[in-house]
Amino acid sequence: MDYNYLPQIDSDIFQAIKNEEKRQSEGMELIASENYVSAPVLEAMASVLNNKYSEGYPGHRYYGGQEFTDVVESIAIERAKKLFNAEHVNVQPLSGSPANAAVYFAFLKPGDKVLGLKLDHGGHLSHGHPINFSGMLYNFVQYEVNPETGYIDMEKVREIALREKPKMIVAGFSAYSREIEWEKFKEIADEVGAFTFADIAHPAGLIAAGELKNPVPIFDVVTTTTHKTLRGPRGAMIMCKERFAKQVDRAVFPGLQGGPHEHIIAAKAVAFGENLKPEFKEYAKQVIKNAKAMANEFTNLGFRIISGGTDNHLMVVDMTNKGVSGKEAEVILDKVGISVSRSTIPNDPNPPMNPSGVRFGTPAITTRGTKEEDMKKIVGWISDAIEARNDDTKLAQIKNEVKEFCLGFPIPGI
Ligand code: DSN
Repeated sequence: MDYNYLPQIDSDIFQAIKNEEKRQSEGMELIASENYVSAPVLEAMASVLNNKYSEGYPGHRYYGGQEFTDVVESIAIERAKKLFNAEHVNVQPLSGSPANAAVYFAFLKPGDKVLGLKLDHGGHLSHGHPINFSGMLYNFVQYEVNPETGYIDMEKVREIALREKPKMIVAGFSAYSREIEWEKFKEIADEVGAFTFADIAHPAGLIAAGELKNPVPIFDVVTTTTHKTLRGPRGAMIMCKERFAKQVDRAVFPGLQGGPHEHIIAAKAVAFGENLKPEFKEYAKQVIKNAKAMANEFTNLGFRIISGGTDNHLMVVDMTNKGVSGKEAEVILDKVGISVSRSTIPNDPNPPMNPSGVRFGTPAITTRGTKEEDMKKIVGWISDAIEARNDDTKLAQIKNEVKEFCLGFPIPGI
């Protein structure tokens, strides 16, 4: 990206941005929730739409001067509907947790009972963790993955639902590597008369591309962030059945948010336009191929993957048999230019700040153009770095190899 004014006007911030560009270019991004947006998406985010207040929705705003914000937001909505086969879309949520908050606000009263996947089993803070608003305001009962298989145990989910009679069932994850059985969740919810809510923040791009099953036509309401596998700006959206449109829109505005960020909504529209192209389908296929190749190589090198593999873009690897914690592995890999995020494993004996696992994902490295054969090299560096953790010379050598490799795969938008 070219910067025409910032270098002279604010060299401190300009320098930090340039340093971050260099870090991203020379380093390897394996954090499963991160990606690189295209230059057009960046341009839309940096536009004068930032200057505009537009409370309300297209055609029904509370301020004047909305002829172009209405165009932008309507295009974003139409493209999102097409991508996910959705009846109604609200593109205003600022990010994933605010989108989830709006859903709870729209469908529940404080104290209502909800079922959600436990955090250390792959769920998200906003799916009922006691230190999050969701766990404080609502009466969450958590389901888990089967400790033997690492898969969500749908019989157990049914048992819990029949016993607890929740008002809503949440299906979704931030660290679960298997397909979700949306139809089974829906069947169980229907049996107990619960609303169905899917949080597809992680696999949304793979779902939009038709590579994973789509809950949008099945579930009452679905949220997603727009910056992970969807490869758009940081933000989120809510999709729901037409009959819930009013209550969802009211929950977002005026319920929880004020003026929507129309520059970000424009960037969402640009990203959705990209997501509708055949190249994006190819990208999504490759994300999964790369993840499967990465999981195979981890297994070959003696790493234990939760559930034994992956159907999507991520995997959680238990580091216990390698003699390091997830946090130690994260620090070691940072030293060689590989960014990852520590992760809890199911029934983790260690706390979330220093858990036993690491989550790896392929969305970002696939955007750079890597293929299955590259995954062998990448896992080799990870394994070597963990082994050589006390050998600074070896770590420096791996860092150089990683840098040289990464510079061969330019980042779009830089
Ligand atoms: N922070 C996101 C992730 O890394 O999965 C979820 O909110």
